[in-house]
Amino acid sequence: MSLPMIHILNGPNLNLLGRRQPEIYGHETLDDVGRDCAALARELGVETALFQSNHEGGIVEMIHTARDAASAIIINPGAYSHTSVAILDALNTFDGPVLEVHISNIHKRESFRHHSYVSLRADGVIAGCGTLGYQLALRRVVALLAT
Ligand code: CA2
Repeated sequence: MSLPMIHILNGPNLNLLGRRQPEIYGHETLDDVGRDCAALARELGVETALFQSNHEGGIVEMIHTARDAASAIIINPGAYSHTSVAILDALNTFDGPVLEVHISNIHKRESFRHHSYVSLRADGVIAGCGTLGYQLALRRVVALLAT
């Protein structure tokens, strides 16, 4: 029998993770995040697949794909968290658990980062835990899928 699939979606500039601004975003690359989550997923009895787009429409389409292909979504929408009603609308068409991750503590940063449209749909939000936040989110969605 196939294992529950969890899609980990990432927004603009997160392809540069680990290569710029390590004082804010740390040293891990997005490939490292994907590998760490895949290893934890094996322990938890689920599967993960990681995606990234620098385009708002690309993220909307990744969410549409997840509607048929994933049991849960973990999403770091990057700067679109603070601006995108389109991403919120797309997430509202998804039936399973949604966890929002921010690597940095958005509440300790500029005021324009304090509001997230995605949080209006997210079942949980993790911010300021570095890239470990993705693994924390994975543990939480697995717990939500078991309820
Ligand atoms: O803290 C987060 O994860 C953010 O979602 C990251 C976004 C930012 O706009 C949000 O307010 C908070 C920015 C992603 C930029 O990613 C980079 C990674 C490495 C180097 C440069 C940018």
